[in-house]
Amino acid sequence: MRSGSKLRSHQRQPRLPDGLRIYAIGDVHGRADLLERLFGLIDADLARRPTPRALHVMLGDYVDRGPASRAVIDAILARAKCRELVALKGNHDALLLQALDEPTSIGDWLLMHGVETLASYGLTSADGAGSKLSDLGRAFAAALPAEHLEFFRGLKLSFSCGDFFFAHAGVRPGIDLDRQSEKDLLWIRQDFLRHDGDFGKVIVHGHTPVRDVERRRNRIGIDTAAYATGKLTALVIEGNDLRLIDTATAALRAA
Ligand SMILES: [Mn+2]
Repeated sequence: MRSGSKLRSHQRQPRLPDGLRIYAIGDVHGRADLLERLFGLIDADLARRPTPRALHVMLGDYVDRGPASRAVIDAILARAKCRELVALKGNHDALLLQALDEPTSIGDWLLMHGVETLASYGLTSADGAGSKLSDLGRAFAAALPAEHLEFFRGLKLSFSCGDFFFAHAGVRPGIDLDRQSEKDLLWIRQDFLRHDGDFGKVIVHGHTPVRDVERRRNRIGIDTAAYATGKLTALVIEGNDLRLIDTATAALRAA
């Protein structure tokens, strides 16, 4: 009896509640062009396969590296007006918030490619030149539209639905999913990636770039390094079915 139920639970595939489809979207990093293209592919998917309820779950790291961080936030805000959307916080988004709260800390962010984000908001390092980095931080706070500030402040650390748990970087093994620290959810790497055991749910994450989506029994990594490769990926989950939509494969098909 006991082994029978164990067998059943072992064979049971992770799934979402019926009637819900999730589009989980990996690290955008300033590539508004790819995000708009992916939204278009998702719209086409929704037209082809209607569903009672579709939810976008964005895995964070909207800013830095790529050239158009400001336009990425505009695109997400516009999307949230017509589609149900949950936006999670990435470590780069957290550094941006830290620079706003503590202008002297902006140096940490600049080392992580924050300069591209500042440029997208119309600032250059000349805005802090001849004075202190903290002046650049204050100039950024002044340049950031109120609705963008509200967006960054409203980012969530994780999202859980059915047998799936979504977070930017991953989770720390051995700690309940509802007791994870912000630091681990946004920054963790090898302690999470190397763990073979069960986390309680399948963790859908970005943060660590992979050439192709990394699908393991206990986690799915979907950061396909869009800013460098041109491949921005959405993982589509419906029931126990998993599909992928990405900007590079779609471009190949169109060529
Ligand atoms: Mn990251």
